[in-house]
Amino acid sequence: MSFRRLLALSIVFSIVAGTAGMATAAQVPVVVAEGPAAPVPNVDGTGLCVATKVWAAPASSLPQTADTFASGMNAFFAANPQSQTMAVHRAPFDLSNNLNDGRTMSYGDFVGVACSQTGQGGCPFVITDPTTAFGTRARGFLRVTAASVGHPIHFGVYVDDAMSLTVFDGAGKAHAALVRPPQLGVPTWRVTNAVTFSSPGLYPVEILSAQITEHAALEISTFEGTFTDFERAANQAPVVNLRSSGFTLLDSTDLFQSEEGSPSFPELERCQQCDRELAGKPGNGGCSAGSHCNAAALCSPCVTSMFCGPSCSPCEDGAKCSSVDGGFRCVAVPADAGTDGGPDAASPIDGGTNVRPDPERPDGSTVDVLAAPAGAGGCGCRQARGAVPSGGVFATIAVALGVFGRRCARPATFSARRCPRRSRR
Ligand SMILES: [Ca+2]
Ligand SMILES: [Ca+2]
Repeated sequence: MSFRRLLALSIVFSIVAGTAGMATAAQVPVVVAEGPAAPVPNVDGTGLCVATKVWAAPASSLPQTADTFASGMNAFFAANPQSQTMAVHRAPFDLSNNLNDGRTMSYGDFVGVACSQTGQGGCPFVITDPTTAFGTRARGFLRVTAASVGHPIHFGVYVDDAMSLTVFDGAGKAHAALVRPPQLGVPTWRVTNAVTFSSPGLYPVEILSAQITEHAALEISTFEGTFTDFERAANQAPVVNLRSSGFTLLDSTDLFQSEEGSPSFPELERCQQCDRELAGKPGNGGCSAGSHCNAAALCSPCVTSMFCGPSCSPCEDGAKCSSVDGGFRCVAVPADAGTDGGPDAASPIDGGTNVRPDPERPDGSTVDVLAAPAGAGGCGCRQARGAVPSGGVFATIAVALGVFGRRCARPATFSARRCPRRSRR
């Protein structure tokens, strides 16, 4: 087939598909009435866990309806899961392959904002060549503070080619916040939809995307205020730039990897997704010893009374999950320890205090985990940071919490909690 004929066919498809796109059912506003999976932690998050996998089958086999997109992409990730990469995305949620072929659809509405040292379009996808089709799956918890409940939060996406955003409540029920399946001839979209939460806390989220060819982009942003939601091809009038409309990118500080607010692993870039069927179930759930498959379907350390120690078993008879000799196990609370025996050693959100036994000092000294020296802030676009000091899992979590408890450089959409405002000099 000649190039000219291909081009003509492409234009016809674009017109037909574009027309169909205008008839696409609008996104249905979501109300999450059930409570969260966990309370709001008193530290900032480190970002979502993003898996990336090459789509080797023909693009025509991608799931192409709103009803099948998320389930189809999840089935794709479940098949031969070893062939995917996973890493924590520790920057604003703006992914791009930074393709500029005279057109810059890959840049989206947020240009020069995230990871600008590596490209104007945004943080690089793991795959940036414009001819490899691939899928991504981002998982974790979204922080919804008290200031953000009871009114619509508008979620906005700029995407090339397709995506979905699912929010889970504390009972594990899935709510389709955004679904934009691939559409022949219309690769680039803006879609917004309103989600109203009834309670503050951490809500599991899952963002799936598919890139077919040429430009690749995935921006997730939010806006709280009056806004008329829409779904349109990116170049279809009226073009509403989300950044200009007041939307701000989801920030890694509002995105967590565990109910406790702590990272999945001592290495802050490292993460592991697990089988959602096993999410929140007792035992290791396919994760390594000492970890379990949590409510966001991510492996995270078993450091609470519900999931404690190498086998991630619940503590019985009021025992607390405590750090002992660099590991965690259930420890009986002495009868004279007071009414509640204090919070779990590694569950700083449980007790509302940040003071913990210092694992580096066996003399009974304590350490304030939020007063640990602050680490380097900033974008953190996948570059490995310095190794976290040794001292066991507890010390690692404590240091990590200390580092991220201090990351308050930019406002976060959902954060009512802020670091104390520094006086200007
Ligand atoms: Ca961008
Ligand atoms: Ca594309």
